[in-house]
Amino acid sequence: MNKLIKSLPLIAVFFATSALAEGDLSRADPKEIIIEMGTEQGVMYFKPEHIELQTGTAYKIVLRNMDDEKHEFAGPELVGKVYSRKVEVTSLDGKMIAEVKGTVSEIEVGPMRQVEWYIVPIQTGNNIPIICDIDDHNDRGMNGTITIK
Ligand SMILES: [Cu+2]
Repeated sequence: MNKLIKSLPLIAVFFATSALAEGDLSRADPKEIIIEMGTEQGVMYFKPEHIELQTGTAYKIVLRNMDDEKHEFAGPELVGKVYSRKVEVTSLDGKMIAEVKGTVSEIEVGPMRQVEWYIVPIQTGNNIPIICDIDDHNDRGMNGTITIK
């Protein structure tokens, strides 16, 4: 009995270590979700305007600006609910220009450009608002929601 109790912490360490190796989300292959930003007949949009994510799953959110003006992807409420792995800026032929690491609350994307945002949602939330905070873009329809399950 005494022997078993003494060996328990060792067993726990073993399981914790193996679980960590399998669930290393900083290296996981992310699921790709493309969000287009643009204007259609005067109405501005995020397409799709709603996405659903799962906690503990790695995502690559591709923010693609289809417009000839800059747009922004801002979600102050989203910040605390996702772990930002990195933001990657690439040239049009896919070569890396910059990789930014750390917490992200908004991303501005230049005309006809795209940015890849690598995240892992860590907290659930229903219809978390996302907006473009540039000029009157939010009023013109550039907003959406994200649900994390
Ligand atoms: Cu905008």
